[in-house]
Amino acid sequence: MSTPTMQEQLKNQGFVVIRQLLSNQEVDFYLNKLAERSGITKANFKAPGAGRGFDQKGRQASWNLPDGVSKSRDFWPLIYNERLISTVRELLGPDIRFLQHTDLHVGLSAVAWHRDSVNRKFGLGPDWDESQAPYKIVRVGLYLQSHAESSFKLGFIKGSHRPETNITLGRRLSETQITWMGALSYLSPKAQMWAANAEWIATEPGDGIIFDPRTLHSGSYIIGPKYSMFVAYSIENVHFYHHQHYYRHLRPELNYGDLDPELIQTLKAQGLYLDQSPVYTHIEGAWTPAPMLKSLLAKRIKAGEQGVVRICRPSIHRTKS
Ligand SMILES: O=C(O)CCC(=O)C(=O)O
Ligand SMILES: [Fe+2]
Repeated sequence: MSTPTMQEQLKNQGFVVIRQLLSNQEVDFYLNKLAERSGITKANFKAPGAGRGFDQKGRQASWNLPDGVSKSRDFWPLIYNERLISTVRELLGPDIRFLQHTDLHVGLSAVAWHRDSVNRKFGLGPDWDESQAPYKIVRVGLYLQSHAESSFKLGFIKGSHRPETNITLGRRLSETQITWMGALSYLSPKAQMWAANAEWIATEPGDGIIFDPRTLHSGSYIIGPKYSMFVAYSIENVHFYHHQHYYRHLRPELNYGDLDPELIQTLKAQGLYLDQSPVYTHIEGAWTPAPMLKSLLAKRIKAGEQGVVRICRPSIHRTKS
């Protein structure tokens, strides 16, 4: 049997792993910028009591910034990184555009099974309807730490992004199970590892994981530094419009803003800018956090913007953004 192509992997399993997508120099550059932006250096993670990484009780510092890549000029080159763009073009086609759905994470692993799409309930809502337009959105996670130092893996439930015409009982049961497992992350950050049908990817510096945001995924329990960045791209169609509108306007607690005019100019020059997209008053079935989680997220994100680092038991920093 021949190895599936990248396109087949994305289509069938919902994700593709690109080893060493970033060069060693790029890894060093972005590591330094993330340490600068967050105030958490790798050295801080080394020993309990050593500083902002782990505190005296072994609790871990974390920092995250939604819309972080667009909001931080130093990270803009990531959006139009040549190797990344050509890989995404191979996957989606030549006419990709930047999709404003980005994050910067330090010391944070998203430990709960979740989707990053607008419609997070399997099969429900326009994200799952490809009769008029194909869902051609990818989110890209770029990792800067080694597996040995962090223990980090990103888990996926293969095929959980695929709208099926006949949804089997088995599929429904597995969706319910995984939702409950997500809730267990409040009790144990290791609970997500119990999912029987998950594939876990140990990441190394510079590795990129390109995934369909409808694919169920979870970060693992971590024991050390984790530095990651997320960007997104899409082909222009209704799914792009929904996704763009959702993060920019329907998730105010994440505090997305207008793109910097200079970034817009650069994106235009690179052919990556989508000029106009519709504004919606409502998107059917769009997931929003419960009010309590919403205000918690809003507070954390405001603090993150001001450079405040949170201290927490390792790996229980839930964002589900
Ligand atoms: O922990 C990770 O690297 C995954 C992050 C994630 O799933 C998210 O930010 O939505
Ligand atoms: Fe996610």
